[in-house]
Amino acid sequence: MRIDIIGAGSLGLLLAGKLIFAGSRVRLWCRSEEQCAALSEDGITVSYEDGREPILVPGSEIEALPMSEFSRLYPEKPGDWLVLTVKQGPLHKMLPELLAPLRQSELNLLCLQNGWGHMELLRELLPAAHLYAAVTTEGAKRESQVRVVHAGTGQTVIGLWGESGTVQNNIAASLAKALVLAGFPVTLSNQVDTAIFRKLLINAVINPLTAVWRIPNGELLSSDLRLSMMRELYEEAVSVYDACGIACEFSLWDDILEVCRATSGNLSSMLADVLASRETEIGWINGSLVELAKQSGIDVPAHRWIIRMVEGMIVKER
Ligand code: KPL
Repeated sequence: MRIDIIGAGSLGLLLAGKLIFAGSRVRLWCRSEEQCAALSEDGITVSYEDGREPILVPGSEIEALPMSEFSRLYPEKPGDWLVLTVKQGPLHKMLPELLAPLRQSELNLLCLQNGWGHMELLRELLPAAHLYAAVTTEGAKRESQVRVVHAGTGQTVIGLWGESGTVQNNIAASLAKALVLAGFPVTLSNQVDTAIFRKLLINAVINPLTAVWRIPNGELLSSDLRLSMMRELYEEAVSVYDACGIACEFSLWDDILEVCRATSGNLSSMLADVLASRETEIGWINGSLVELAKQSGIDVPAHRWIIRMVEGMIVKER
């Protein structure tokens, strides 16, 4: 089985490094030629925060290619799985052109984005593809173009998008097997939507507040004021889910507190984006809740406000 990973950010590097180390055949598509050259020269290093020996994948074992060549090279030699690890912003900007030659292809695509909105776009771009959505809580921190820290093992839930009851097929099982072998616990689910909405709510509460206050996740629990603002975002989001008929039988408030504890030293992905002056995913996380709220005729003032706060943190040239 060959796996193509589009995006060599923190999650892409982590997956590529550990999958190759465990014996999978992987091609890694990077945004810059400079990163491709660095990967071929230095390989990938995956380190851990708990004192475990780092994993070193030599450059000679890495096939790193520039994304600018994807539309030309991939259709000539397609793989078994395409794994998308780029964030929502670049995904919406780059993928329509990148994936255009694959419009009729029945490829297997696994999407690992936070937030909501990308699966609909991908369905439009790739009507014949087998689309799988995944939700992961694996912690990954990129230290350089070739180095990533595996900051805590999480859980990955994978399910077919928009088709129910058929996820236990051989092709999904073989990808899951490769991921498990590489050290990523995976569950195949026929209810991936539930996992996506759960993660969306967790991200909509934790990410923007940590970005605005510039604090690690665990610090959210350190004062009543912080907790009360989390609670406001949480309650608005639950009212949106109720209004849209999104089943939410899980105790999400406790889950949010538990994620803050379990990842207490981590910087959320949104804070990492703000610190690196990168576009954040606020539009696809809190923005999609505002969108869903509008469709149901309810207002979510705390989410509207936090979106403006986060957007104002990155100054774009006019
Ligand atoms: O998914 C995350 C993120 O940072 O995007 C959490 C769960 C908040 C962990 O940091």
